[in-house]
Amino acid sequence: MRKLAITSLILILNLPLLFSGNLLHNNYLRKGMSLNGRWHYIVDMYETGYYNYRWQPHDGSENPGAGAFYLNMKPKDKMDLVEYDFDASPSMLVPGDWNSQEEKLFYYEGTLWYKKSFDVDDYDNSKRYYLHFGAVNYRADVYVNGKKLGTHKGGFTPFNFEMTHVLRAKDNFVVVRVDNKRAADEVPTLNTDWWNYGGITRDVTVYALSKTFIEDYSIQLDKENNKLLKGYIQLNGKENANAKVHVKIPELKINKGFTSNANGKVEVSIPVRKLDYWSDTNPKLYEVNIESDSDAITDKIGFRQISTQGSDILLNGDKVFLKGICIHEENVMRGGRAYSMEDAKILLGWAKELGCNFVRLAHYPHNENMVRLADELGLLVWEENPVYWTIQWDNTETYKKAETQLKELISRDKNRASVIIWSMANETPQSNARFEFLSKLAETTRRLDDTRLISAALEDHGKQENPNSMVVEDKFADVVDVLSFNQYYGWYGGDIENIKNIRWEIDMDKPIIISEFGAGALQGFHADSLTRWSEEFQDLLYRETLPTLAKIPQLSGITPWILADFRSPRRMLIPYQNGWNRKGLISETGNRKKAFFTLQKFYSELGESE
Ligand code: GCB
Repeated sequence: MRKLAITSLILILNLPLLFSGNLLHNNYLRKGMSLNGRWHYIVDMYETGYYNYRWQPHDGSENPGAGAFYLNMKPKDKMDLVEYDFDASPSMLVPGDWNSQEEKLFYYEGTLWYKKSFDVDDYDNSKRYYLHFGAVNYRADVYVNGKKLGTHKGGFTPFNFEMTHVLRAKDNFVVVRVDNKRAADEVPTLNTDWWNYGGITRDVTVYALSKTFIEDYSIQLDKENNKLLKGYIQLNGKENANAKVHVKIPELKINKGFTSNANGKVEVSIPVRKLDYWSDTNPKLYEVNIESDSDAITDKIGFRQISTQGSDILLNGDKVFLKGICIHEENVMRGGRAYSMEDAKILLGWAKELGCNFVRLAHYPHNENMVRLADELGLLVWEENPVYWTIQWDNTETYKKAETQLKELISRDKNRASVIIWSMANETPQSNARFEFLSKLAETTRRLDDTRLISAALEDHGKQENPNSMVVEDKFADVVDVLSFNQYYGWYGGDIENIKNIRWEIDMDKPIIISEFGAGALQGFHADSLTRWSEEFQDLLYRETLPTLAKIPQLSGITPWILADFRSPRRMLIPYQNGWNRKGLISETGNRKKAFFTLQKFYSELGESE
């Protein structure tokens, strides 16, 4: 009994250490102090900085000893024994993956420690300080001034920790242990068809906030009433109850006051008379100001409705066809994970050039610049949780990891008009456990956000008695709003010359998106169109597939695989792949392949017939 009480006490005391707390919203437009730039790093293959020689974590001990890297020690004099020194170690850029910055780390999967020293601009001890990470792949243990702030898992979603209690005006140091080892029970799991870039891959920022601040908000057009803005505002701090909050939208002459409830929450409901609705052809964003007594933030929000009716997708009540493309978060020209607005401009610029009004951000949450820019460009967006291939469906811990990442994504992007679809998963093998897992994810998503559509990339297959008849037999198709599936007829099976004869037998009255099709081609390799890896083969596959797909009565969109070649450890054929998945329409040198122009033409002709 006594032991139990002590353990629970330790657990209670440790609580702030274990959880990253609520996510700060709208960091992008808040003024913060950036910690981007060069950070010193130490490669730690044997986890020497984390575990002592009895394999006990240093940060679980009261007397961690000089071996604990998070203490940021170094030999004090010529006799002192400390076996690391961040300041004498090399440095690399944050944000940025380590694989593309240091040749020796190209294939590295393991632990690497980062350290950055910093002073706080205009330090004010009446403020609350937060340390925010756009993403770290995969596990991050974060320490400031030798104290642990917490741990976060999940390589593509933001997290933050309050650090008021450990921060000072000058000579602070933040140490982050980053571990990108893949594991069977994580999300994603051991097997993916993309590069496992490690590191602090997105921005790191310090925010100085008032004692009670605006932590979160959602302001969206009601899904049924297009003359009503609805949502909530959440205040964080001791004085969050009964506080006055204003929502202002100057262009609409809206200035509405609210009072928060006992939990610091405000339910927002604002009738509007006239609105310029956000759409792919009119990406109108309104400046929205949210002001409390002690805090104020500004966002740019578009208002639109997205729904389905039978087999149609409706945007503001009008049928829309999704001319899309799949994208991985990679800047192939630089080599490495994409993270910046410049990277987003390249990727989404290419999508616009293709004639797209839709992008599928595969297979994990991309950086926030992508959706911010999509909002401005009028690109509709599919966002995806990294539940990819063979996850441990029976493992409740794995479920929690998947759900946490999905919640973090929804929390981050719930005010982005461009985002219309939350995808639960990609190409997952069927079983009851998987059905339960995905259905629970879908339920959670609907609870958190009922203004968007739910989908998942499922799979089709040919019927045994007639291989020209393709079907999707998957119980999860009943759960989703939009039936999406990947199909690779002509590449992974089926004869490219027979594509014209295949038909999909799907009698569901739901919109259909073909979430992938494609073929590999090495840009610059020309041969007859029946030679695999040639640009001509890829082009033929597009020429045959596009008109065949167009015959599916419920077809509401396509996102061919994929915008650009991307690095994959699974693609080693020399001389064609050389570590790259070659299904891109653009090569890693930025050159367009033949099929790029075929798809571009298809989209432009679709535009004319609309
Ligand atoms: C798929 C996967 C995608 C792969 C692609 C391929 O079905 O969803 O992640 O990269 O096929 O190229 O095989």
